[in-house]
Formats: sequence, C-alpha cells, structure tokens
Amino acid sequence: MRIVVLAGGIGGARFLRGLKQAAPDADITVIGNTGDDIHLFGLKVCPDLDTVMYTLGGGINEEQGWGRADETFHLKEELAAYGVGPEWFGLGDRDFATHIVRTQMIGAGYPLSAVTEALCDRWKPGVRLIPMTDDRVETHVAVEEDGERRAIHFQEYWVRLRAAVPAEAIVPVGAEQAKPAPGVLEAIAAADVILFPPSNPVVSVGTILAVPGIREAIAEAGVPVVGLSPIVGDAPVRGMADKVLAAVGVESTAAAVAEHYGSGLLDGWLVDTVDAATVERVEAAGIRCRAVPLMMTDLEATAAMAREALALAEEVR
Ligand code: GDP
Ligand code: FO1
Ligand code: CA
Repeated sequence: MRIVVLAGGIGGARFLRGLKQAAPDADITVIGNTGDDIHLFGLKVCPDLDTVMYTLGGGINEEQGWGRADETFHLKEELAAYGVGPEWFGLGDRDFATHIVRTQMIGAGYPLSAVTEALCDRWKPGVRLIPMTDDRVETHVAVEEDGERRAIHFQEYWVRLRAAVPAEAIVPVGAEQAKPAPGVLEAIAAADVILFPPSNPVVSVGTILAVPGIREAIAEAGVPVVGLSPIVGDAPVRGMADKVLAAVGVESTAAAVAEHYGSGLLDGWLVDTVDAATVERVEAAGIRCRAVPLMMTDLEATAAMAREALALAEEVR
C-alpha cells in the first residue's frame, strides 16, 4: 500500500512512528512543511523536516519533541559571547552539523529535496521524506506589537513571542510562486490513501496545501483522504494552534478544522472520543467522521490511531 502523509513537525512525526508500526509493509511518502524554515548564522534550518527525520531516525530529543537528544549548546554560547544572536532560538551543537551540511550542499547547487535525501541516508527514517518544494517559502505573521503592525518570521512569532501577541494574518511568503518538489505530485498521483496527521492545520498542512498544484493533485487523486484532529476538547493537544486558527477565522474545535479543510478535500476525519458529540456536525459537512482515542501517549496508542485512519479510508473508498 502506498501512503502519502502531509506532515508538520512534532504532531506529524509522532503520528508517522505509529503509522510505521501499524503498516510495516506500506510504502510511506512524507511531504514535509518547509514554511517554518529560517536562515540563521548563514545556515538554512528546516525544523519540520528535521523533526520528522530525527524522530523516525532515533535522534530526537523525546521530551522536547524537536532538536537532538544528548545535545549541548557550546556553539550558541560562543556566538552569544560575541553578541551574535538570536538568543531565543536554541540551536544545539549536534543539530548545527545538519544545518552546515544542508547549507553546504545547497551552496554547491543541490536542491533541498536532494539534500534531504542525503541527510536521510544517515538517519534512515524508513519513509521517503520530500520537502513540499525546493523553492524558498517562509511563513510570516502580521502582528501588532507596541501599537505597530509588522510582519515577522513564523519562528519569531512562535518561539520568541510564544504566539502571545494577536496574529492578524499568516502569509506563506513565496508559496504562490513555488513549485512542488520533484516526486511530490507523482507520489500523490500514485497514492492508495492520503493522510493528514494531527499536524497544525494552518502553518503545517495549510502551508503545504498553499503550494500551487498540491491541493489540486490531492483532490484529483481519487483516493481516500483522511485526517486526524490536532484539536481535542476544543484546544490543541500541545502548542498554540488555537492562535493561528483564530488568525484565519477558524474556531479551535475538531469540527471547525474539518470544515476548514472541507469535503472537497477530506473524505474522512477522526476526532477524539471527548469530541464524540461533534461527529454529526462533521458528517453534515459531507465528511465521514468517527470518534476514537487520539492521544499519542505511546507507540501502541499512536499505532491504533493510524489503524483507525486506514480503516476509515477503506470505509470511504
Ligand atoms: P509542529 O510543526 O511541531 O508544530 O508539529 P505539527 O504541525 O506536525 O503538529 C502540531 C499539532 O500536533 C498541534 O496542534 C497539537 O495539537 C497536535 N498534537 C500533538 N500531540 C498530539 C496528540 O497526542 N494527539 C493529537 N490529536 N494531536 C496532537
Ligand atoms: N522550538 C522552540 O520552542 N524553541 C527553540 O529554541 C527551538 C529551536 C529549534 C531548533 C531546531 C529545530 O529544528 C526546531 C526548533 N524548535 C524550537 C522547534 C521549531 O521552532 C518548530 O518549528 C516550532 O515548534 C513549530 O513547528
Ligand atoms: Ca512546524
């Protein structure tokens, strides 16, 4: 079975671990969000691609969910001693090596998709990880700070400001001109099922869908498209997805997220059992819906979620 997954960082990566366990023989292609990417110290950092690669490859900091296990921060401290920041973004020594290799290869002319493949040669994530595009896309957030409206990089909004200032708009800068990376449209066209893991609907899955051609390819693939809600009990399980949903005028409920994707895109939607009362509303929107446990507390619970998603896909096929 060929499965295509549109993934952000932590939510996507953790779900993929469960999917691999649930479908060990499946051929899994992951289309990764690159809107979170940021250039720091002359290096290209791809947080969501790295989170997927490290999580599936066994190098992730498990408690944190991003960055490397067994990490140190000597380089960051030395840079800070020169007054060189930003001090609010925690790049560790081990992680730096990934960004150096990536930046060096891009400088030598390799596209991000080829670089990602090369990095995965080391990590062996057990899935094919493709960035959504080889072109530069950066999510910017329009915020009002000290009475002034300005656009800041998504990482500054998310990490420095902890999404604590109201976001007035979220713009995937460069997306309109971006082309899907080689292999993206081919994987979608060849898929037997397409899954939206419990990733951020706005700045992860939404950004991938903003690359022209990807949404259309999914709609035209003619195979079941099933998503899992990242919103449980009217709140994100972790992080500040409620803030970016508000910015695009979507309430933070499992049903509203399903409606936001819409029946033109989604065939099936899983909500958590605590949101069972919302199943009818989702089905009224033309999307088949089931309430099942959606907390990725351990690998077994996550694999059970993946099995439910695949079962729902069979139901709507
Ligand atoms: P990010 O790029 O690191 O923010 O990760 P993603 O975009 O892939 O996923 C973030 C989303 O995962 C958040 O909105 C969380 O609510 C959701 N999430 C995290 N853990 C769980 C979980 O155990 N269950 C569910 N249903 N959602 C989760
Ligand atoms: N998230 C943080 O909350 N604080 C950090 O200092 C931080 C550093 C960081 C470094 C490398 C990397 O791959 C990810 C990192 N993240 C950090 C997570 C990253 O910002 C994610 O994009 C966001 O959490 C949302 O997806
Ligand atoms: Ca992300």
